[in-house]
Amino acid sequence: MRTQVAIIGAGPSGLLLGALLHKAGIDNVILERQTPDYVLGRIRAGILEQTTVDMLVEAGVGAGVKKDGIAHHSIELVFSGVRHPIDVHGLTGGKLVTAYGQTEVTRDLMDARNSAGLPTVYEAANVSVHDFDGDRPRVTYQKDGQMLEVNCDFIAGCDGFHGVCRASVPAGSITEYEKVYPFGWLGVLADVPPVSPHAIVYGNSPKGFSLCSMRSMTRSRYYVQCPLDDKVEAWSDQRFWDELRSRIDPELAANIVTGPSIEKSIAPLRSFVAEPMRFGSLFLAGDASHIVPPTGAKGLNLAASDVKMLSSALAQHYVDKSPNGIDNYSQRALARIWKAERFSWWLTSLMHRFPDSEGFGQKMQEAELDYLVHSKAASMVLAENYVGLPLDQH
Ligand code: RFL
Ligand code: PHB
Repeated sequence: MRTQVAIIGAGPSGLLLGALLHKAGIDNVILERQTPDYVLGRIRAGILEQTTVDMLVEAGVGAGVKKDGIAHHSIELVFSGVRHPIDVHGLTGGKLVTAYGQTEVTRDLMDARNSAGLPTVYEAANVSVHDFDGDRPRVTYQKDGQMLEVNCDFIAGCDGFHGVCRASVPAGSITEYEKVYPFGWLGVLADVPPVSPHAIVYGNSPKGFSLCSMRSMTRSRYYVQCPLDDKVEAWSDQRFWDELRSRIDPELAANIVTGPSIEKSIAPLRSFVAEPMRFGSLFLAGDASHIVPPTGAKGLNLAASDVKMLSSALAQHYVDKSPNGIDNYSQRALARIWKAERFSWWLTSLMHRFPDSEGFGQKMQEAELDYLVHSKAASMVLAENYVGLPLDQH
């Protein structure tokens, strides 16, 4: 098989890149290790920045988010048992975020790709990338026991944190920065009305972090901070609801509608960046090149801004015959990524209980939270990062 861009991974990065390239008239093939149902079954992000919504519209897949996405004009911080609204909309001159799940984003992209008849190979085993140090890169894979090959001009590594693309780069050409946090998030999805349908609620309590979010007016997503070695089996639904109620303010706790969980999982928290994001004709995008802790909801949004930059870089190459886009891709993407890394790290540090955060560390958190909700300048810093920084900040 021959194509212009071989995309590895059919998560949000790979599918959105495929859609944007198709719009620009650039051929692409996606190779995905899993089945479509497996990809859709992973319950992950839920909050989209305006720039991400705009990209879905630009890629021709905005109908779902426009119809079912729920606008949030504010967030709330809960600490010392009291709720503090942050008017994100007012503080940013009218920007907002939209609640619309990663599963829905992925399904919309998959459906559009199927309708357009664009090639996606699911259950592609042993995907392997070759010769990306020259201008005739290749990808090999196995399907139904057969060894197959894709010849291409470029390879886009959209294959997530554990993918094959970053792992194929010679160790001396890549630098990795990492911070692992000493706790995880236990997440529950349940078909119950959200306790706070108009604002995402982030809680800091003596028992640890909590988060009240949603997927729709009838589906809620809640999280509590948990020890890294905790097991999902140790958390009955009742234990989860009791724990969540004990970490938020009494009024909110009294209003939580509980019900059976339809998904329950524990995710570790990590900050990670690999630099650079281009190696000859191989590019990395999304979780393949960086991870943020989910506090602040930046993971999926960063994946979207990476592929927006990569698709315009490739369009410059094919349409304008200019190398500038692909030469600048890594530097341009990393400038935005590091700022989102900083924001996610800061909000994580502010909202969680750390094993060693007694005494001085605890007092610093309390002072910062108090400052944040009473200073307009500090609230603005939170708000402008929460809605998402511009693609380029000069
Ligand atoms: P994905 O979604 O991981 O997709 C990568 C795809 O590549 C495939 N793949 C391969 N295909 C072929 N050959 C190989 N060798 C392959 N290796 C992997 C995989 O099967 C997969 O389909 O990366 P992408 O597209 O860059 O998208 C990034 C987002 O998924 C991610 O940033 C967010 O979901 C992060 N994240 C969250 N972000 C938020 O903003 N809010 C959240 O609440 C939130 N929760 C989460 C999360 C990430 C989690 N992970 C990674 C464990 C919760 C979890 C549990
Ligand atoms: C979610 O809805 O899953 C969600 C919302 C906000 C976050 C992280 C996750 O910061």
